Amino acid sequence: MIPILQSCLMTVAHFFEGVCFGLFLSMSIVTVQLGQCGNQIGFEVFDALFNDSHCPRGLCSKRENEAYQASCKERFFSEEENGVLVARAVLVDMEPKVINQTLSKAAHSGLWKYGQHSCFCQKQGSGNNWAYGYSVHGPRHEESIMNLIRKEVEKCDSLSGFFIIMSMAGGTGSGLGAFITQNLQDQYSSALKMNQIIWPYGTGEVIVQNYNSILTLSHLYRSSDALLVHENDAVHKICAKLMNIKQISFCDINQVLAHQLGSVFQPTYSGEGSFHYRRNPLGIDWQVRPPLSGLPPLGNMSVNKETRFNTSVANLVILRGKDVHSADVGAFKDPALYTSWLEPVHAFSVWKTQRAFRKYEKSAALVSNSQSLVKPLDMIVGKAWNMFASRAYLHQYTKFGIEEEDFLDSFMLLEQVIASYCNL
Ligand SMILES: Nc1nc2c(ncn2[C@@H]2O[C@H](COP(=O)(O)OP(=O)(O)OP(=O)(O)O)[C@@H](O)[C@H]2O)c(=O)[nH]1
Ligand SMILES: [Mg+2]
Repeated sequence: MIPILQSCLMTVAHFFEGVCFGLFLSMSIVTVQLGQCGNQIGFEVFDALFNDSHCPRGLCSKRENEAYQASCKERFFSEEENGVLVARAVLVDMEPKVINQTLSKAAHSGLWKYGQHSCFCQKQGSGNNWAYGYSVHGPRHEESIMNLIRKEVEKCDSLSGFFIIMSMAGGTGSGLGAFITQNLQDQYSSALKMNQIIWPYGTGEVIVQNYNSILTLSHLYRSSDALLVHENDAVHKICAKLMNIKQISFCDINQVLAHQLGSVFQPTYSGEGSFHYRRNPLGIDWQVRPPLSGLPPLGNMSVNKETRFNTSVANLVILRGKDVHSADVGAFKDPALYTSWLEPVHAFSVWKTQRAFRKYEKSAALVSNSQSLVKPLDMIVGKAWNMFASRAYLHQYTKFGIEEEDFLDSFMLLEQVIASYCNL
């Protein structure tokens, strides 16, 4: 069985006025924000969701707008008696600075906030060491963090799943994030676990980022249901080329990410011709299974082979705003876009709502499970392998119980993932 097809790597594409990549679906979602990156992005996501659902110009009837707002609220916020919305989120970092900034930014918005007892932080981070996050901070703080998550889950009438935001390159989001995802898998096995992971810049600032990345990916592969991937390089390019921003900050990048995620996660109608919003925001079927016979042999194709297309396993298009019912999405049903063992009717979905997203009369988002990540994944695995071959920096990991064998397991798994995608 091809493992990658059971747990999906998704990327989000960007078109019309700019949308995204990779994945979920009004039951409630509990968000877990981990590390600097996870907390900074988490704030922008909640802010984007709140601002969109309270946007005065939804370009639809008052009734429809109210249904949309109620659906968004049920998914992502609870409400205090005074009417203030509280994000269904748990904030985790091993150092206090970013969490304090995040809390105060939310409080300053005056519109929504984080819960008073929804944060866990310590005095010192993981120093960009995955092993420290996973093997030291993880077991040490497991009980406190899982208790905070349980309290958040208890506030939901009905839990759809978890949205876990983290980077791959640091130590806390990546290592502790992988540890917590595994715990969520053990304790909430039937709830969907979706990880938003931030792919580091190719010329990254963290020397061991490729080690941290392969350890994160291989662990999440075993415990997560879906990985939504955003590459910092790709979002940076959007800021520079499409938005013309001169001095690009993480804040700019995170706002683009939040826009894309919002356009995927905000409510859409439950079916063709329906005007009811779907209850389950994570309702994508992520279990793509190839047939047992008729697959091409694995492992004998090179990553650099000339591919005519970016072959897909699944595409989801989300349309919002004016004229959605007459939009032509026929081109997404072309069998040439998909691997030969899948019919487009099983591989392509479209979600719609007439309610406009933010200030855009029309917008579209694409969540795609395709070969687009093969190249970046192959790069990261290759760079990590070169470092591993000379045993560089390995002692920083073995010191905390991550052995050479763990690295070898990760390399093997990811090579198989690459081969599976290459063979689509
Ligand atoms: N898009 C985006 N990337 C970020 C942000 N902050 C950090 N990163 C990326 O995340 C990686 C570093 O991970 P951090 O999230 O800073 O690390 P951490 O989880 O806090 O872990 P430690 O600091 O080691 O305890 C690098 O690849 C950065 O480019 C952010 O706000 N947005
Ligand atoms: Mg940090």
